[in-house]
Amino acid sequence: MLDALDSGSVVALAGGVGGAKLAQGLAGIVEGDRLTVIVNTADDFDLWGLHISPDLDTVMYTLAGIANPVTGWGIAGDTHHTLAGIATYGEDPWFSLGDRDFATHILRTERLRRGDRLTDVTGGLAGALGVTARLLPMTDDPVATMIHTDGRTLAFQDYFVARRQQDEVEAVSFAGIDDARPTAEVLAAVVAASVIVFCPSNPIVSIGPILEVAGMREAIARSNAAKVGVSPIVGGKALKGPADRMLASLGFESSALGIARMYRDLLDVLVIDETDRELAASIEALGMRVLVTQTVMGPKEDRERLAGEVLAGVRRAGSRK
Ligand code: FO1
Repeated sequence: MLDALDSGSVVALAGGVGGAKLAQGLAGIVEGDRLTVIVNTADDFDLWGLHISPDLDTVMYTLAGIANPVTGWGIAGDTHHTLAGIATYGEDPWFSLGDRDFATHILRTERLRRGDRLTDVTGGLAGALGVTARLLPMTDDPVATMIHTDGRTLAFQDYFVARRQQDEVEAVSFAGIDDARPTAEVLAAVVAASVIVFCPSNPIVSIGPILEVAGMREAIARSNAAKVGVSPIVGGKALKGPADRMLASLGFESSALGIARMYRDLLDVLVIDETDRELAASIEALGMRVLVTQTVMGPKEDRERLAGEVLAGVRRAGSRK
């Protein structure tokens, strides 16, 4: 455990599968009461009367050690009888929900309807699955990522799952973001953090919404924590998902240098892959330190190895403050 090396607390900002992997690595080396994972909820949506929080669930299942190892989302070995039943009634089963996964959505929806906050509902579900790290939604308020493409606007999961990310993204907006507030738990975690880790998640639709919640970017910038990011782009490509094409179509460079430019006002250290070693000098010229290592994560031990290197690297570099 990190305790032997550092007694401070760690906050990780995460979206879906890539973020969940590093969060699991951190959870393996930081004691549960010292690790908070703040998760994007702008992918959340309602389907068949249920409230689905894909990124929260991906992180929760991964930390609980039950995530589907092939997809990275959903539960390992889950069956799909309920989805098949839904299809029998003529509904399009476009979003693949497993039977055990349905249980999560049913209880989340039930608890939200009786007035519980998403923060408390998430804590209850994660605790029941044995997750010891603190899992926090970025806000309890509704926020929805909208993808603007070719003269029309798509809800995020319509773009991502139903249309398989085939559309060129011309703009991204977050409906509800102006009225969304960070929770007291999120703000307290940021203030108390000695390290803030920007997980290798899509900077536009995963980390982007977290930073857009009123006051979050400022709270992170003001925090005395050392801030370290892991580039989700390796060799110009996203490891998973459409981040590379999205960056390019929105006018950003799809490279570790592009990621550094997007986070330049926030990060002290950027961790990049060995493949991108030649970008290190240009990134350091932006005013942050660079740690070069193997960032493509395999199984749990590998995630812990990267998490350990990230925390050791940021401790060496320290905060700019
Ligand atoms: N992603 C897919 O590409 N296809 C699916 O059918 C799908 C179902 C799904 C169910 C539950 C869940 O928690 C996540 C699921 N995802 C699926 C992943 C999800 O759409 C994306 O990972 C995120 O929204 C982007 O981070």
